[in-house]
Amino acid sequence: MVCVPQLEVESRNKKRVFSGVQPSGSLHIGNYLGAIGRFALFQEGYDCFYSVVDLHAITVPQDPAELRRRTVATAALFIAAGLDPEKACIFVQSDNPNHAELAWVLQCIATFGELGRMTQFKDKARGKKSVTAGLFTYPVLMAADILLYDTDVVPVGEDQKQHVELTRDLAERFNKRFGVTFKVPEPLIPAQGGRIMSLTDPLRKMSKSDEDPDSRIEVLDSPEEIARKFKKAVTDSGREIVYDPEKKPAVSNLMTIYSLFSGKSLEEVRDAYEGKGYGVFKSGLAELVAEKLRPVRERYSELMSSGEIEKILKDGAERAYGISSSKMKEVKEKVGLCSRLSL
Ligand code: AQP
Repeated sequence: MVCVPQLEVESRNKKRVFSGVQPSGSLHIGNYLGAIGRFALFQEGYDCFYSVVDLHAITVPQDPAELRRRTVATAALFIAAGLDPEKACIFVQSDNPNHAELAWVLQCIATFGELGRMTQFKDKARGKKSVTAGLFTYPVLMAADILLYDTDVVPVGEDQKQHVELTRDLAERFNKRFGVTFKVPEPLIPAQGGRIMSLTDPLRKMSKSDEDPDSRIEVLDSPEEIARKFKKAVTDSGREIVYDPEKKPAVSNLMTIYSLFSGKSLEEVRDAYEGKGYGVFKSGLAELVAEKLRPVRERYSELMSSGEIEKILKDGAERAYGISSSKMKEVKEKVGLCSRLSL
């Protein structure tokens, strides 16, 4: 059986948060600043569900052993970045079969046309000879993830905004056709940091699956690696440290990273490095980022060596399954699907 009764009683009064991260590579500072570093901000005031969405990761080829390892590593990074498993439900998506089941029902109300308009699909499919059907229907699985939990708020980076909008459309369409069943969620995108750009091409977002590892700073990179990657990061013409995303996209991206890790405004960053040139700025940035990520790296190592993560994920899966099963039962009844087994 499921859930901690006390937690359930308390959580009913709170708004619910859901967000997920794919174990499709090593998490980078874009994932950290746009998502996992913000997860803990919600755990006091909201009833939080954070999932390692491994079913999403298999929409592109994955090595099975590596996927299993990264799934656990990603969950450990959630906690290392500040999540408390006593306060937030942390679980692996494929441990809860309701996600795939609801995704199928929603695929039957989503249209081919609206999925074809998803920009992330177009980006990921571009130039590929063959693309899986799963990559195409990925946003519907994301809608199922969110809608299963009566989610109010979805903290995500800018790149996921369109998917949350689709989620809202699907919820409204289902509610209209079958009667009110789903809460219509709101995306929550940070004013700054919702889109951290690649270090090698500042016009593309930083991404786990970019073939060039020097395009991203990974959360678990050593201080030496961080320094090397920032040193190598492309810059714009001139040598002034000024924030101008149009004319100086590379330096503006580095300034955003500096501002978010230091808590200083962009003007303060500019003033601190006025006249000092890119080299001095980049080494200051590398030191700052390495130092801010140090406690995350240390807590991650402890978690991975203690083995406590497996118990956290098992408890999380039981709670997630328990809560989402009543929603799934309601959906099946409304659609006209029969359940002959008592699960
Ligand atoms: N560059 C980014 N800047 C800010 N936020 C970002 N996110 C991703 N990239 C950036 C946010 O991180 C969360 C987890 O993302 P995901 O794992 O679901 O997949 P994604 O958005 O497709 O991230 P990646 O890193 O680009 O992974 P791959 O390469 O596998 O597709 C989300 O909240 C996302 O907005």
